[in-house]
Amino acid sequence: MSYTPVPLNFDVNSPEEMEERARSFFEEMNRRRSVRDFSDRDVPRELIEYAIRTASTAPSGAHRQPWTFVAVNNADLKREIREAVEEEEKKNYDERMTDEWLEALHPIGTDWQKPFLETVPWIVVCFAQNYGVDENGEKVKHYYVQESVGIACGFFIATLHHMGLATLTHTPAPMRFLTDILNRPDNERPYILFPIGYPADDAEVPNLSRRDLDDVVQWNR
Ligand code: IYR
Repeated sequence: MSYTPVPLNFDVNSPEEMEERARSFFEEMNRRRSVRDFSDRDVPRELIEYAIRTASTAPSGAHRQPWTFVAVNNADLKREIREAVEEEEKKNYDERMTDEWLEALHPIGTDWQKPFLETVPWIVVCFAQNYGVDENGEKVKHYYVQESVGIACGFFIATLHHMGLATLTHTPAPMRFLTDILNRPDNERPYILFPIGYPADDAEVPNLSRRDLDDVVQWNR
């Protein structure tokens, strides 16, 4: 990486245009929903590539870009992931989760079964790199890994929604098995699993509302 700065490439918009852009972006993002009922309709690989490219524009600690996105469309591999996820989730729902937690999930309507992991054309698993490895096999320090990867995943979700694809922020627990199944190195940990596709024609979502602005903001002290 060069130490010589380059000019910033930045568009300054009129206040009217800024308000219009902000409003339309809010309206678009406010229509996003987590989806669990997917169609098996194919999604071209190029679209997944764009979503990963865009995710990878996220800011990161010391610009270490500490993420790897593993994109899966192989049917056998999707079945293997579904079986491994369901094995853990069954233990979660039957034994590990508290009554309080199960009650909190009741309105979301989830259970241990994850058929969508086989229905979707794509599963993308984002891995966080706790440290890097350079060309000589030496460890490279990474900084603010959780924050950086979280932001990249936010960009990823926003891009999928923007292009008209549905996804779900899925974090099966524990998910270390994904490191083995997907053949990832020791410096990486699974962070979020994203099933990606079109929603099913009859897809339904929980009847949720979002917190009002006044409820989520404080101006000054
Ligand atoms: N991982 C489980 C349980 C679950 C937990 C939370 I917190 C959610 O918001 C949704 C589900 C599952 O995927 O079913």
